[in-house]
Amino acid sequence: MSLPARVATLVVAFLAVVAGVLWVVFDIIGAQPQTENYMPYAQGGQVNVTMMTAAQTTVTNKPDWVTYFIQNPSTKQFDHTTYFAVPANTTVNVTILGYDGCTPLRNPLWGKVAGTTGNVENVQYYNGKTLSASQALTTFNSWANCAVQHTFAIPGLGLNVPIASPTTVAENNNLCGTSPCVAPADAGSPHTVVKFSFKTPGTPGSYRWQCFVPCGLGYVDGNGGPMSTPGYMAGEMEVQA
Ligand SMILES: [Cu+2]
Repeated sequence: MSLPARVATLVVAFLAVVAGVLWVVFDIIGAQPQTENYMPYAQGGQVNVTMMTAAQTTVTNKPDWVTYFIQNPSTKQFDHTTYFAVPANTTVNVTILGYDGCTPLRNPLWGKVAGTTGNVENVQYYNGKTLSASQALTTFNSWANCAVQHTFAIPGLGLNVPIASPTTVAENNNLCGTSPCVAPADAGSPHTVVKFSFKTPGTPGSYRWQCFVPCGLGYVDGNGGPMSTPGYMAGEMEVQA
């Protein structure tokens, strides 16, 4: 074989390997979700982060998976991601719009609020018509009541927040059907508004967060699918200096 032919063969073989690696990374492992950058929006040692939970992900090719969304602080749209960036040593005021229905927790410990300011979360219930007054709650009994849909936990910071759910059967049968749940179609569906605050550590880094309700319906032990795929029930909080 001539030298140019050998070089060409080598280049083609090399590109084939590169294509194979890219295919594995992006199609098999999955692309990393985008990061919502809240850094420029922090003021006076505080930053407000808004998220949403939903019973389905109709904006992706996994329409029947439960998921979180995070509001883009610039466009105000709810993007399909679970990655967000916030400053170190800052109080994060989180609002979670909880549009999914209730599921019993496998461990009652996950029904206890931990690691938030005052060890409470403030919950408002929207039944489809009216929004209740805010209640400061510390514990949920998900087996006695239809009370919790998902959890927001950052194990590295000892943070655990059960996300309150709509409580009645009628509300749970009337949940938002396309997600993200926004006006005009779905913003009026039964949901909760969960608010809590916590302080980010002084050490920059990547802090994993996840839901501890095994909500991957149809997967072994409920822990596959949305529970094990970044961008649905787990993500990263990037703490930056
Ligand atoms: Cu979940």
